[in-house]
Amino acid sequence: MKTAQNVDMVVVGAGFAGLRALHTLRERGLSVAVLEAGGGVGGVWYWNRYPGCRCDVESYDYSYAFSEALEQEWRWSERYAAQPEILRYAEHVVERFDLARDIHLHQRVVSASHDDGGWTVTTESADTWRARFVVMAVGQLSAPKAPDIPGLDAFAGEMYHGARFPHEAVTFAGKRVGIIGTGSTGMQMTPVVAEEAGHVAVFQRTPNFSIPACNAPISDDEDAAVKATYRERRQAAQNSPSGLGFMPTKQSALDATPAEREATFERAWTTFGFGFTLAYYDLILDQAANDLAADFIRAKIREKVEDPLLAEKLMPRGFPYGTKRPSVDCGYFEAFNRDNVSLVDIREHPIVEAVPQGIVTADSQLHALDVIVFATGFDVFTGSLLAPTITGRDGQTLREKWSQGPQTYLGLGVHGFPNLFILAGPGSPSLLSNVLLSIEQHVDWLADLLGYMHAGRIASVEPTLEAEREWVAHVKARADGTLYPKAISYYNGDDVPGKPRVFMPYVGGVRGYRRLLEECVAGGYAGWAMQPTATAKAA
Ligand code: N01
Repeated sequence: MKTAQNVDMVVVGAGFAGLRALHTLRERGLSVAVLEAGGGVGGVWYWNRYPGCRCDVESYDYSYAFSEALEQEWRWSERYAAQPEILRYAEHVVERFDLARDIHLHQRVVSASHDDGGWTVTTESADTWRARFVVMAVGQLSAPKAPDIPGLDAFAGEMYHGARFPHEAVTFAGKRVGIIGTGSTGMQMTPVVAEEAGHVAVFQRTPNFSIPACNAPISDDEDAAVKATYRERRQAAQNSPSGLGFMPTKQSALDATPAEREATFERAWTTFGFGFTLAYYDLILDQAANDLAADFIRAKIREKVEDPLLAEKLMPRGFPYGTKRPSVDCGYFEAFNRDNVSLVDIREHPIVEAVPQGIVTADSQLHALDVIVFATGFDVFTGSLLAPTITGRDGQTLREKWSQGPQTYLGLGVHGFPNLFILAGPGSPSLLSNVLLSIEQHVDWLADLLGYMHAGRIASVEPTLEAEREWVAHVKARADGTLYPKAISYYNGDDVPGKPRVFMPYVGGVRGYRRLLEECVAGGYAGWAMQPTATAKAA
């Protein structure tokens, strides 16, 4: 058996959350080991290398705010950076802040067990770490899923998953490519693959809403203008509901005249991207208001797609706009005007099986393919948190504890799992926000908590059961006041059969959530039970 390495804290994951945690908590004097399953840093930006992969939060906002020098010196090339550029940024941060010495690559964590002395964390290669604290920085979109299509093993062509794309270039030239899935990944990939492929067949089960990215290169003048007022931009982001800097229009969409509404939607369409939901404050609260936005977007799809029947098939219906994660695309609908792109409606004719030549659908059609790309998403929010066996006090596992859905206090801690913290996971704004901002909010809060524990000679901390129950009820009550529960979506746990149907992120917005974190601190870390150290007990 290998000797355990001792540190104050193990951070699981070297994505944006893990890197920020390492930098900040190491600066506060802790010894930290970051354990990363991949062969490099960057998390989702390391794994998701599919053609067209880019961020749908603007580059200036999807970047760390903790270092003014970093934000002034890093030069983003596009309004929405593509995956290679974001990965370079993560690697730059590692180098600039000398993080690599505490990052252990190819170390997939398989278990974390608590005992009276702290945590034992074990990896696939049987390396172990002993630590007082464990921070789960595993991301929300890190456990990919591929459909269980009968006969896939017999398929004679190439197969890829968007979230596990090869590091070497994949060539589609002249090939018949089938893309399965029309979430953000499928929508981003389709127009780019279509540029090169012989033919692209898009297998669509549920049409989704998408807002155009209106991506563009950033000029030197624009860059200088943003950097001159970057602090104000950060503050606006922190004080906005989704961390994107937009405030919703205070007026109801229902109170605006048709002309006013058209103008507001049009402005949001070309400038807000993912923030289109905030064009009016009630789009996610009121079905009638939402219908107006959904009609506007469907009319846009009708304008973009030349074939009216095809446009109909591409139009999302039956769920409110925004309640199933909308995409931000660069020419997805327009791609269907190309001769080499076709739609396979697998809601109408589901996939039956794969055969050596391609995919057969229920109408007995063989869709001949050289390449299948799965853009079928992830076991979102809980997949990556429950992949390792995490065992808390009294031998209870996190999987057992969460059998009816995630139970957390503030999304940050779990009763029965002392000194274990989750960054930007379920029960916090997470994927409903600019997740980078939410990550930094969590790390800063955690750093202050650890300072408080040090000053107060506190050995361990965990949420009280009562605080956790109240928080879980609050997260549900807030979601129930919106249209979110109406959609079949990963927000509700509908992404994996058998997963409990629970709305997982916190809809209260990053600003509202921050106030709750501040109240918790002002109340002496209300809701957290603290155990003194042995010396503090003896004193
Ligand atoms: O995954 P998804 P994604 N047979 O779950 C379909 C972020 N992201 O990888 O809707 C056939 O959204 C499924 O159909 P249905 C972003 O947060 C960000 O695209 O379940 N089809 C759906 O169409 C995003 O929301 C960026 O009926 C199957 C698709 O696959 C999240 O990642 C870029 C199927 C899955 O869509 C996930 O996006 C990319 C099956 N068995 C992603 N199973 C940025 O720009 C699933 N589908 C930052």
